[in-house]
Parts: sequence; structure tokens; C-alpha cells
Amino acid sequence: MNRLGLYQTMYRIRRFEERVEALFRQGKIPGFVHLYIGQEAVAAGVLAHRQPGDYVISTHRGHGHALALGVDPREAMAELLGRRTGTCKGKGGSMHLFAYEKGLLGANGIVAGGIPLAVGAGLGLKLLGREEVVLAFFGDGATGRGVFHEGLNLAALWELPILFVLENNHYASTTSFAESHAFQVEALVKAYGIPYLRVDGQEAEAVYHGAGELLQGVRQGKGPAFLEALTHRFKGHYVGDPEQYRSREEAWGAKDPVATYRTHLLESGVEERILWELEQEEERRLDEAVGYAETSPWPDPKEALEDLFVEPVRDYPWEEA
Ligand SMILES: Cc1ncc(C[n+]2csc(CCOP(=O)(O)OP(=O)(O)O)c2C)c(N)n1
Ligand SMILES: [Mg+2]
Repeated sequence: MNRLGLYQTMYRIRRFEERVEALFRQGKIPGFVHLYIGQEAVAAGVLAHRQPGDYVISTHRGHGHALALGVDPREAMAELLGRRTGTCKGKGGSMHLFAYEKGLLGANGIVAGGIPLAVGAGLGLKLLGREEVVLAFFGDGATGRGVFHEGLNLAALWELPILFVLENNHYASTTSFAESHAFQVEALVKAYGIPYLRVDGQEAEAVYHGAGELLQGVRQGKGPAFLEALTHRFKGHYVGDPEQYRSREEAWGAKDPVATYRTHLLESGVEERILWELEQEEERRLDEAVGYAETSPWPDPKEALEDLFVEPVRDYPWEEA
């Protein structure tokens, strides 16, 4: 386990998101933004296991996933600002960060919209006889949707190589999980015969070890597994959310994953100077990302209809046999 790498990823996400919040309030980012602040340990801990060729499925709260799997902060920031140098040439924005070369099959504005994509990607990997896996993130709100149940069923039935990662931050927008779901997640997942683990999503190493344990089976071809990370978003559902559905204590009372891990590293002998230098380097990179995004050109309206469709694949390898 690369402990400094885990901390670096979480720190980068936190400070990226704080810049995004400020830029949004200055009117420099169109649309909505959903910040990942508070949930950093989940993306960092799970995606530390990502191997080249794995696929990652994200959500509307997807900046952290993109950064943790190595999307360049300059390209991510440029995309959020709608610039031509962004991951989707400025035409996707916050809820459509997409980076195929990194295996990221997109953030997704549709709650649970990533689940069928994960099942499709998993089926594709299996049919092609490949050893890579799918890491599929989704929120607690997704578990009430039909496609979640359909996805678990097919993934289990066809033994697809998928790690489902539920980021349970206890709220779907303004609706608390407890008030809106009749089932226990663990019982439901186990009813599909899928291995399940619950971890403290505010603890980077707990997430790392939980994901690692489950991924062993997934990578051995034993079918899907399910990680539930109990976490908290420290900010509103979106920037500007008046947050009338929960108390300040509830939002801010949880352990801060970044500060907690920093303290843990110091207590286990890492020098303050090492962390400080790492943080300064991240600040420099993120300042550069903002500068890059702000000075990048806008997309040309003539490009609006480019990159929307691809020719379907016709030469399926299993049909030649
Ligand atoms: C199908 C669908 N229904 C409703 C919405 C509106 N909406 C956007 S995010 C959200 C809450 C999602 O909650 P959760 O899955 O727990 O993710 P979180 O925001 O907590 O990260 C809702 C209801 C949507 N985008 N898609
Ligand atoms: Mg939620």
C-alpha cells in the first residue's frame, strides 16, 4: 500500500473541489456542481487498486473518481469550465467527465445510470476473455432504482467481473436513506449471492483493505462483489443547496478523511516536512490547473455535433470462431 499516494489523492481531490466551489460561486462554471468533499477516502481507497484496462463507472458526484484514477487536473478543470482543452472538449461539463484512455466510462447525470453501463462493460470483458474488472461507483439514492436490482441480478447470474461500490452518504439530495428504503443493503446484496463488505468510508486504509479483499475474488473470475462505504458529504447536495433537511452537526460531525489520515501518517512516523512538501506541490499543480482552464479557448459552435456518435463494432471476435 502506497500510504503517501493515498494521502496525495485525497488532498488533491479536497483542494480541487474547494477551488471548484469558489469558481462556481464566481459564475465561472455553468450548470450544477456536486462536490466530493468528505468522501475522498472512498475514491482514493478503491481506485488505488485500479489496473490498466480496468473500467471505472462514476456518478453525478464524479470529480473525485476522475482525479483518483489519474485524470489530469488541468483537463478536468478545463472541462468543468466548458473549455476546449477539457476531457470532453468542453462539451460535457461536471456531470459528464469522461476519459476513455483512463478507463473512465463517464460521470453520469442519471442516478443509477452507471449500473447498466457497468454490467455491459463487465459482460464485454467476460466475452472477450479479458482479465480486467469494472469498478462501479454509485450513491445510496441509486439503490432504490429498478436498474440497480436488475444490474445486481445479471451481474450475479452471469458472474461478471464487477466491484460495486456503494458510497452511502445517507442522503439522496434532500431524502434520507433511512426514511426511503425498506430493505437492508447487506441482506439484499447477499440475497443475490454477492459477497458484501461494509467499511468506514472516512478511513482511507479501511476502504483500501476492504476493496482489496473483495477484488481478489473478482479478479479471480468468481463474479461480482459489493463494497458499502459509509461516508458523509460535508457540503450541500450541490453548491448553493440551502440544506434544510439536515442539521449542521450532522453534516460537519463526521470524521474528516483527509485530516484523519494526515494525523495517522504523522503518528506513524511520517515527517511533517514530507507532507508539507507534497501539499505545496499539489497546490502548485492545482493553481496551474485553474490558470490553464481559465486561459483555454471555448469550443467552436461548429464542433457541437462532433464526437456524439461512433460506428458500431462489427467484428465480434466470438462470431468468427
Ligand atoms: C433518475 C434520476 N432521478 C432523479 C435525479 C435527480 N437527482 C440528482 S442527484 C440525486 C440524488 C442522488 O443521491 P445519491 O445516489 O445518494 O448520490 P449522492 O448525491 O448522495 O452522491 C437526485 C435525486 C436524477 N439525476 N436522476
Ligand atoms: Mg447519497
